[in-house]
Amino acid sequence: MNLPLNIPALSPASPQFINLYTDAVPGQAPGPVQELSEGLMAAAASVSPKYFYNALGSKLFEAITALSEYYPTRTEAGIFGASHAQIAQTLADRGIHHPCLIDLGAGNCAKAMALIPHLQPRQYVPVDISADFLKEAAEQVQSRFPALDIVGLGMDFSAGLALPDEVQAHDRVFFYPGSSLGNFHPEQALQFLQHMADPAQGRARGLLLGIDLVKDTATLEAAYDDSLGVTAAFNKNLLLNVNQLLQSDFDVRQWRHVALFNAAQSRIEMHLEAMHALSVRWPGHTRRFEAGERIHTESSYKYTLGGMTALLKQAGFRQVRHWSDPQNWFAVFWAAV
Ligand code: AVJ
Repeated sequence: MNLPLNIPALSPASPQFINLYTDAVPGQAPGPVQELSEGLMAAAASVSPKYFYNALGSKLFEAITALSEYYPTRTEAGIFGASHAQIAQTLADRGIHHPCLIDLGAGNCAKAMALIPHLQPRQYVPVDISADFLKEAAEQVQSRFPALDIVGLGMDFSAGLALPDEVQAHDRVFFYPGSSLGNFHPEQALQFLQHMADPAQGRARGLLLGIDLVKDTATLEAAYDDSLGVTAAFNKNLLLNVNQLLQSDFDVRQWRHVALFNAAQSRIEMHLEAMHALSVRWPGHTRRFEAGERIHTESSYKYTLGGMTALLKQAGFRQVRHWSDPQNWFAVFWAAV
């Protein structure tokens, strides 16, 4: 990749990596332990979807993206494939030529690897809660783009987007693909977007956002309850991660994967259902579950083009445009600050 002269020829071959997450060990910081205990002890038990992403969970999600039923990843990739040049031109028209690209929930960084040759960022900042998985992925990106300045961040950004000084302040562009914003309830999504749109906080020039659109229930439910059972494994693996973090004694064989589309709320809901009455124990706690009782593990909100455009404007973004696939199953939004 031939970079302009003012970009240093070779940055160090290995990415910088800052881990702002795993330090929150159980029992010290009121981190995972307190959050998980409160969620599980609630009358309507729930666990945040961020706990899907331990090392195995990140790999299972990678497998999900290869499933025939799970259309979001390839549909989004198709949109980027068809619109790379327009997207790069849209940023250039706003004077953004070599952005600092901040990739939220980067995972294996595959989406950014496809985008980097077109946007030619001068710094790439992949951010993910699955720190070890991300570290490996960032090294892959570095070996593909040896001259690129990379700063990997192990971080739970759902709790706030305070970025360290190693992240360049100039021409920041947030990249939030894959419809991960869908995990936030709409009012939380608005707050998260407001943070990015606020020059004082996000200090960004804009956001490239991937959003899954509302469609027929059968297609949606198949995408979250695939015939191979990979999504079921992804969902149940959360209990193994909870056992790791909470020293609890969940037995995954006692739980059934449930995925349903709640049309009234325009969201996919994933739950784990107790197959018979049982108790789960962890230090200081015992939680009884009746047969059929559920733990809510994920909401994945589905938007309309108009609905997301309005939300981005409400959040403070000034220029909003989108690209979508011919069936309007998925959309990529550019929202400028
Ligand atoms: C990574 C949050 C975008 O909600 O579609 C995939 C996660 N859950 N299958 C989504 C997920 C079940 C995915 N996101």
